[in-house]
Amino acid sequence: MKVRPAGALLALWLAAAAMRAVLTFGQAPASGPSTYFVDFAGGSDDADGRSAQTAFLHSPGDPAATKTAKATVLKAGDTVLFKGGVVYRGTITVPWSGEETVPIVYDGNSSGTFGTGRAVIDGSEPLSGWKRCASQNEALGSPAWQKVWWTTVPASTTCFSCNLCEGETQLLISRHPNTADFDFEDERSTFAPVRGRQPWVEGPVERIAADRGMVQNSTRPYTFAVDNNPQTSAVIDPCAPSGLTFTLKRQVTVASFGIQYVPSYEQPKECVILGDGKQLLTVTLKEDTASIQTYSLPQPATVGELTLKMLSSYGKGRGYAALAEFQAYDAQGNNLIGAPQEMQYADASFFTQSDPRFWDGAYFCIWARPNLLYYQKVLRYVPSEHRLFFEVLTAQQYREGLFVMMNAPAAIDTPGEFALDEPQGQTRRIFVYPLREPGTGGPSDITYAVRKTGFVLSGSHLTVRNFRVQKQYGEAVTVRPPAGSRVKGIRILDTEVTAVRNERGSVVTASSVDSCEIRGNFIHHNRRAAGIGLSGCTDVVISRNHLLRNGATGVRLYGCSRAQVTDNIVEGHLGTHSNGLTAYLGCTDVVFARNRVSGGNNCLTAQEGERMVIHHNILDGNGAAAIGFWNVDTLKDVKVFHNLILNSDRKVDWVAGIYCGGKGPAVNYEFRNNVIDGISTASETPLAGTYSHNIYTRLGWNQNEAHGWKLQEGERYIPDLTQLFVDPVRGNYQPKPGGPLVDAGIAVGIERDIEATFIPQGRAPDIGAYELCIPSRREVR
Ligand SMILES: [Ca+2]
Ligand SMILES: [Ca+2]
Ligand SMILES: [Ca+2]
Repeated sequence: MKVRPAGALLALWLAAAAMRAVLTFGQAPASGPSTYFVDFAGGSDDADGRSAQTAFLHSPGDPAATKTAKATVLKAGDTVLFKGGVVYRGTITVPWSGEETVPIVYDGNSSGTFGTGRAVIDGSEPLSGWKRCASQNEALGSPAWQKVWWTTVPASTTCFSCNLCEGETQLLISRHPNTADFDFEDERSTFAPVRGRQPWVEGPVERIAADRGMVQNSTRPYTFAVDNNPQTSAVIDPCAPSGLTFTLKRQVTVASFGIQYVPSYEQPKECVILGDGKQLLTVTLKEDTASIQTYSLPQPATVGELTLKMLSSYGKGRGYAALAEFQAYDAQGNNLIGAPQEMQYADASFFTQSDPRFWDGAYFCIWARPNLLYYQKVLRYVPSEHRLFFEVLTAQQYREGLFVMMNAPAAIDTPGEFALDEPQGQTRRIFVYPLREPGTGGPSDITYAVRKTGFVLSGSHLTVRNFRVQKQYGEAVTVRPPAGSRVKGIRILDTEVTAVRNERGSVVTASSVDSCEIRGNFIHHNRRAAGIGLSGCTDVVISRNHLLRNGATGVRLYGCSRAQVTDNIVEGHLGTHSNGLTAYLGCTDVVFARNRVSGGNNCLTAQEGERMVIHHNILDGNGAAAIGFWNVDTLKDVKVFHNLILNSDRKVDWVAGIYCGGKGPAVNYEFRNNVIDGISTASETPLAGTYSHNIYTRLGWNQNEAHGWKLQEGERYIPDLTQLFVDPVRGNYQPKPGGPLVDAGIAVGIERDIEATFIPQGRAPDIGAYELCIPSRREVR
């Protein structure tokens, strides 16, 4: 943390003294820092905001503010003080800037002198008008209808955006099958297996054959060219010469064709269209054209097979094209080869419900590549065929698919479940089985989200501290400079963030910030949301935050440089495709130090970056790889010192403590003084690097002589954790006195261990995250 220069402190003191002097005479100062009071329970926008007794109702920066509160412009050194314990329902947007040593501060009662406890910034409004369902019919089929209540919400609300909460708990979009763990609606252990044929699209094209030498893209297959959806495109590699042949289920009579490519890829030029192998048409496509280009035949042709050949390209891309649509029309302009905009799935053991309206309003939610849950709106249900129709999934399915049905009112059968019927353009009804049995008037503490953000910061030198921010559908705090610009000096401190929902975005976000400090926050139980997400920031400190059971990754760095991620606790991040700490997309000079990550998926993952130091972390893989270097080809200069890299999946040979993807050689990797539950690589070769003084509790699949691997200086293989640690079963990873970790390491130039004990104690540094103390010499920070 930067220390304020004494001169600035003096200036502050003088300014405050001047303000006091001026206020004595009942006049507002022309300049000098001001404190504005905000009390959403008892304030008034008519008041002057200068005292607890004359507090504003709305904060300066809230678009809902009026009168004096609205007219107030904040300047460097100003503080906006929110009353503790009061729930403020609004969004605060801050366009103003402070100065380097005198920021503008939004304070949620950090001194405890205005109200009680933290001030609350809330993204929700209470729901009222509840009626208890009088019949199963009124509950749209719920078997628990006697416990189900309903009310109306605006037509723009969806089951996702409503972020329904009962008290402090986020309720669960109704599910079948059920889950006991509300925090991770995408956690697939409770999903149903796809049986028989994978969900499919029934279109007029029977199969698609590509010319020799073409490579189909696994996520953008050729079917995307004939799915009647210009938003999806098939990768055509190479762009030219290339050819796709579409065999149709039955003959069609074609009058014209349409071709649509994506101009940002290689652009096709001359094309030939064949019908049953005979040339029908040659065309020269227009350049730089995003719309569909249509060409008529001299006379209609009846064919069972169509071939599109691309003979040449405009040569402006990287050699492969993106074909959005290839269409063939009848004389009336109907596309004869495009697939319908619906997917279907039949499952006689799952879809046993006899009511054709049972799944109305529901989503077919399928786990697909890349390890994500996709929500496909149900279109119709045919009970006699046990068949469901839903929006087309464009992601690639897994061979062993998993799915769950969500948001069917008829599937509400446990406390805490809710569903929203979602007819187009009408007021919607929301059905809830409350967690707590409400009184006769219905639930009194159920809220739904109406605001996307708590704080939106777009100036420099701004501090937000000591709030509780909750129940938004979006972000709690977001730093968003005006387009194309950067801001600096942002601090987000000592704030609790909970019960926010976001579809995998972060609840605390910042982009394009130079000097960004996020410290001492408690970020927990945010459904589907990541915790802290920074992109394109420099001089970052993320320290002493506690992240607990958020729906996605704990801390994400994208393209950040000079970042210190230290002393954070990250627990229970079990959402699909989420990790503890990540650094992706070109991060440089990142330090991960003294973090404790446990109870989730991968603890620390990185790719695309340079100069990363990982030291004194306790990374408990919880049965997964604790560290994932997804692509060693793109990540270089990595130092891994003094970490405890524990609890990999011993049943899977490649899921070791550290897993390295990619084929290329690792450049400048250094591992010293770690306890490592094995290292494995995607390639045959063990991970190249400088190794010494590590203790392996497991060996990766290719850590053996057959693969040219052997222990290096000071290294040992000790699989029994009880030899190393005081009490590993209960999570005490202090070195066992007299054990193999003590004084067994080598100096690497790091002064303090995970508890700030000086290194070394005794003869030499210890291996692992703790330096065993000699009590008389212990230093505590
Ligand atoms: Ca259910
Ligand atoms: Ca398409
Ligand atoms: Ca020692």
